[in-house]
Order: sequence, then C-alpha cells, then structure tokens
Amino acid sequence: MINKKVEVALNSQVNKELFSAYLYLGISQYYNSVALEGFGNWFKVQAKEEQDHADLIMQYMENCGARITLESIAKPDVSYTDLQQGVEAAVEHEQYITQEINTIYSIALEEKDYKTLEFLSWFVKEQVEEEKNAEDLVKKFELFNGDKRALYMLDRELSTRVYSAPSLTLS
Ligand code: OFO
Repeated sequence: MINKKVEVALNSQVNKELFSAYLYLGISQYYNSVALEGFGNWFKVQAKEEQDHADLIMQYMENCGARITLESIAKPDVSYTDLQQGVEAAVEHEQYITQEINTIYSIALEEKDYKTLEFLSWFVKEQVEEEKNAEDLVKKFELFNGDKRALYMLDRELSTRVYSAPSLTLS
C-alpha cells in the first residue's frame, strides 16, 4: 500500500524521468550533428541513466502495489543556434528535476510516508551530482571562451564516458 498523493506524484515523476531521457537523446543528436560526438556520447549515456531513474521509480511503485500509468512524452526542443545552449539546457532541466524531487519528498513527509522518504533520499543525493555534472560543462564552455582547440579536447574527454548501472538497487 502507498499513500494516494505520493502515488500520483511518483507516477508523474516517471514521466519526467522519461522526458529527461528523451531530452538528452535529443541533445546527443544535436551534438552529433555538429561533429561533437564526445558530447553526443556523454548525453547518450546520460539518457540511459534517466531511463534507469524511471525504472527505479516504477519498480518501487510496483513493490508498493501502486498503479503506474504511462503518459505521453513531450517532444524536446533542441533547435539550438549556439553550441553552449545544449549544456545550458541540461543545467536548467536538472534544476527543474531537483525541484520536482523535493516536491515529492515534501508530500511524502507531510503524509508521514517514511518508506518513500527513505527511497527518495537516493534521488535527493543523485540530483546534487546531476546538477554539478551539467554545471561543470557550462563552466568549461565559459572558461574556453570560444577556443576551438579546448572544445575539441573536451569533446575527446567526454567521448570516454561509459554507462554504469545506478548504485541503488531494489529487491
Ligand atoms: Fe533523473 O536526474 Fe537527471 O533528470
């Protein structure tokens, strides 16, 4: 059994995590299209992590006997006119997701749903890393100040990112 308000909020978060995956796939395609395939790789790995986040929430909901309703996933807007806009979009999106996770946390707290609070604590910590990773990319862009050679080096560095499964596992 799970509190109804918490169930609704978690169900909505599943959609937001799937949208995150879709957005990052779009950003990945954008960077591939301008021959920054390292950035393309970084965002493709990020998209897989977002899919994991959705999977974890669905698994938790299933474990609690909650009803999951899959909603439509919105079309991401990746019509960027500047190379920095992709990484800036990621920062903005992660800040939004942090707010959404915090909102679910507040609802669970209000409803005294301690098991969901325990589950969400992993997401609260994860968002610190998610925001920092995206912010670091923006900072590097700003540091390079249009230096193409530095951008090329960063692209090579980002091409080495590999997917790893989330540290949270549910039985
Ligand atoms: Fe799921 O953390 Fe990013 O969006």
